[in-house]
Amino acid sequence: MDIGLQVQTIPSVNITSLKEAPIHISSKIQPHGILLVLAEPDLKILQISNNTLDVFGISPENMVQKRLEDLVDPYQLERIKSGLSEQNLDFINPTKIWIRKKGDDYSVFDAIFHRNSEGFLILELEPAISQENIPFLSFYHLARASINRLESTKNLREFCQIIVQEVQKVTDFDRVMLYKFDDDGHGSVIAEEKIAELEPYLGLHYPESDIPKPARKLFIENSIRLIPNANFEPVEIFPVNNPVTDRPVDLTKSSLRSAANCHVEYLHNMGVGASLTISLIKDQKLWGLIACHHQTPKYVSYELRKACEFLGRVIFSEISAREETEDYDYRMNLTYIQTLLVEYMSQEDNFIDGLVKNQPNLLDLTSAKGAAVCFGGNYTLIGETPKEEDLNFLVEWLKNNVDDEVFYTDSLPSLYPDAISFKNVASGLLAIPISQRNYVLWFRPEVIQTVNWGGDPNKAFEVNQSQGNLRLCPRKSFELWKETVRLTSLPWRFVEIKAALELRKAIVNIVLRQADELAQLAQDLERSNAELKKFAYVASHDLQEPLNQVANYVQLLEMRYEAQLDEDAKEFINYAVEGVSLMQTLIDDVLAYSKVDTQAIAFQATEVDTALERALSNLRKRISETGTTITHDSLPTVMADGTQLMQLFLNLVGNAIKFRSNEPPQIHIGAERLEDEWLFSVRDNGIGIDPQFSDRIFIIFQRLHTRDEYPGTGMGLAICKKIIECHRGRIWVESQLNQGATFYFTIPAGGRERERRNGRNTQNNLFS
Ligand code: BLA
Repeated sequence: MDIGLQVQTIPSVNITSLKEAPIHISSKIQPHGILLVLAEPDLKILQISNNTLDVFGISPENMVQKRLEDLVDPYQLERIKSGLSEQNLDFINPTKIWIRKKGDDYSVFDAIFHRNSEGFLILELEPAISQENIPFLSFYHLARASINRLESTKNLREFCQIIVQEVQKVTDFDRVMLYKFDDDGHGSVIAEEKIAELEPYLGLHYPESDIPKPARKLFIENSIRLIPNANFEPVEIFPVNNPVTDRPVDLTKSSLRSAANCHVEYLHNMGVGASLTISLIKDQKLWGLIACHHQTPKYVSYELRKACEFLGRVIFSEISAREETEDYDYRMNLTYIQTLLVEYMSQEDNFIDGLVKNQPNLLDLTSAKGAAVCFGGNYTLIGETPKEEDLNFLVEWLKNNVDDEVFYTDSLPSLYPDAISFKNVASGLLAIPISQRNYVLWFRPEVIQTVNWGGDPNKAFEVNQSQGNLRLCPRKSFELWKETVRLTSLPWRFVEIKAALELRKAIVNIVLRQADELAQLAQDLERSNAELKKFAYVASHDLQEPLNQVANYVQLLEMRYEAQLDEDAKEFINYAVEGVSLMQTLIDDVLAYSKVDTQAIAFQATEVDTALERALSNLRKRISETGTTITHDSLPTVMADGTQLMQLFLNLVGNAIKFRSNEPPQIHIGAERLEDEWLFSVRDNGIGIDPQFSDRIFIIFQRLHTRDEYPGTGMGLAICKKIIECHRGRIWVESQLNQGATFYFTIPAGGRERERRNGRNTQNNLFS
């Protein structure tokens, strides 16, 4: 939620630096105690608060550079020194100290020691209300009683209510609240116990700027904060700068540290006379606060504060546990759905089917109303989603703006304004990138909500300028202010985000496995290609030799024993020689077929005209014998392999002559430019082909006629088809029996690379 502020009057101000001014380094304290900055080991007083004259009757100037032993008697000093030898000073806090005022009068203080980040020993003296230390066991009883009540509560709300009741009972503050932070820093009162006269704050939200970042950060280190009198006059520390570091000391862990002006004003505006605040920390993060208000000043002893802190901690660990159990059932259900989805995915050829085809599906994993799987440029949609066109832009935006393994928002339009147009389906987005442009997306519709604020959050504070100083002033009115929140969806819960992340892992694994399988297929294909080549090589060399041997010996037989052979024997020998010769042609054709290699050809700009001329000159003899006339259109230059193109014409024109009718063959070679390819045709006036066979003729070793009718191996058109496929074109025939035939083939105008990009070969690399 974006809560603005009124800064129009002074636009150039750097609000952040005002909002986030450091508060832990201070030269002032609250006046109800005395603060000493000591150097160890001799406990020399480096600095002291400027209120010693009132309390001890000695001025601070007369105390700095003296030692602690000048203030306390040797017996006490011994006790203190032995306590200071401990690493953890909590054991000696608080220590009762008697300090002699002027004359014989003594004052009793609660002495609280800590070492600050700079290594100084800070001693804070607070007035002791009782002269006795409260034994630890009383903490325990306090906590025990509360916990007994808590154990019987049913839900988190009731539980929180008991916490505030117990703290109220122990401290007797007019109002005790449980304040919970949201992810964006704003917070709300989720439980409250108060005296009847006060207006309730329960359910109200407060903007992030009410408790700025430095204040929240401080609460992580120092979990308890008392302002016993909001009308206090701060006391300076003397000297202001530490003589060793030459700057004010770090008071992060001090309890007397003065409060920021802005906050003091805030307390006044709220009508608060005293406040006690206890931090609640979960997983090293500030989860919330127990905030206590009193209308009049109220002092709380160190021990009681510690007891409250202890109570807060013990009870809060129970809250955390409860929060987790409340999530437990839902979490278990999501885990179950996730297991099913992984199983469905592994059963399908395409994992996406596993995510959308069954019950439960993707939607159930995150309680979304719509989902999209964007994979390899395609979208699979389920439920209510934006249109594909909108998704294209959204995915582009995600790609440019999101690096993480998961992205989620309950207000997509505030980050990506174009989303306003589809707010009804996708005001909330949860997205997991699978790989670069591949995503799974879940959507939630807009849900219009009313939020009750403690005062108008758009006027949370003002920037004031007085005597050249800029300062922030908190709002005066905390009256109920209702906000209607639009363009947001129900928030994604942590368990849902976690489930999405788990699914991501599963999908990445499956996609990787499929990529592996593809690589395996490619490898197998390569191997079988290599085997075919090896076979062709063996066929051409090793088979030809014995074949020649057969032919030679049969012919030798005929020559040597001609006289003894009758006509039948001579005919048989002829058949044998013919068979050998046919086998030789077959071997040559298989070799030619296997050489049309799909991989290793470097295409060049090739004049089709030249390729055709070379083919025709090979056919010269048959052309003249058959009285064939050949005409052609003007032919282009294409990206191709010249030899293969020649071989193509050789086969097609050769066939046109071979399958001629009684007429002398007339063959025309046509060329026509289509949008991004050339369409070639070879038209004849031959015997034609029955259309039912027009596919079969391109299959290897398929023949429509007996070898006696028309000689040949039946490999010619299979070779043509392979050549054209290698050029990323298509080949087909159009014909009617006895009406001539036209063979068509295409060659991409931009060569085979361009055609591949245009999408004929759309198998994208999954991880590119
Ligand atoms: C501190 N503001 C706080 C604290 C609370 C709130 C609980 C911590 C208490 C403490 O340090 O004593 C706010 N108190 C609330 C809220 C409720 C409540 C929301 O009871 C609701 C019921 N505060 C402003 C503005 C500034 C600001 C405009 O509103 C200016 C920057 C500052 N708040 C501010 C600072 C502190 C603070 C600096 C830390 C005070 C300190 O420790 O010095």
